Amino acid sequence: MKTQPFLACIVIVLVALCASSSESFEIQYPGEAGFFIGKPMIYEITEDSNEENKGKQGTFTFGRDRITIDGAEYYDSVFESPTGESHFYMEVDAIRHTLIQKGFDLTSGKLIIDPAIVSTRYPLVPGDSWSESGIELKAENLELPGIPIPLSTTIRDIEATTEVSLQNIEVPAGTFDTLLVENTLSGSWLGLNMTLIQRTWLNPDNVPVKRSFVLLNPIQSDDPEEIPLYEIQFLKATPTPYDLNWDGKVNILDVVVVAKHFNQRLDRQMIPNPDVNGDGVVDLSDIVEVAKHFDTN
Ligand SMILES: [Ca+2]
Ligand SMILES: [Ca+2]
Repeated sequence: MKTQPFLACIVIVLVALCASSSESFEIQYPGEAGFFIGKPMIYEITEDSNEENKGKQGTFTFGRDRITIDGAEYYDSVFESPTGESHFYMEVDAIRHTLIQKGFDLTSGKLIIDPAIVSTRYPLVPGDSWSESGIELKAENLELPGIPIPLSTTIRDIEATTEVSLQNIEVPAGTFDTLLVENTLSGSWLGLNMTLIQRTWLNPDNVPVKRSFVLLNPIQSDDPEEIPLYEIQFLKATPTPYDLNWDGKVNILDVVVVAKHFNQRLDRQMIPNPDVNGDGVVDLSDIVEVAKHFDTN
């Protein structure tokens, strides 16, 4: 019978630990380098308006190039799928610690947001929210399910709202604690409700482990169904798990990444993951493992 108070104590401690860890889970502004600019990441395409892409792999690169839109510069971030490229125009505001979004160029058409919206605001904290109003959406040849002709028009008085929440999700790369950042753009066009929702699940390393983009069915006014335009889930950072600095080669620089976490016990999967043998601790055996895979050329 003495075990009961003992068990109760354990439960209380565990609950306290869980509560404190969820409260402390926030993502700090990682600096511009923390957006992994120019480093390709590999995703599985789980939803796509083009059926051909479903179940296939694609590569997302934040800021492959720079692009000027409406007189300002943005990172042209690219998702390459088997059937073509989608572009996301985003800029890191190093002063305000925000990520702003100017628009998208999906294979089904283009949307420019004017002015650009704050898509992510650091530090990211569960429960945070913000909104902007008076936004214009300029659609070019945008094909939307339920609408018979491609849209080329400007939709005014759009409201942009963002909500941040805590979510534990499973993707092909593993299970991750994430902050879900949900950007909703809503307005009306010719009497129809136009609502687009962009969801980004960020892990503590500021890596999007899942992204999706849906349209709420404009024909249904009450409880409209979500029509997925795309959804991608994190598969791996690089073709080989030993290329920890994402430069396409395995060499001493990757050992340096492991060394930075030497003797650390990891309670989660980091991206990139210095615990290459996955035993939960970063030690000499991980260094040996990386060294075994040094490129021979
Ligand atoms: Ca490397
Ligand atoms: Ca290890």
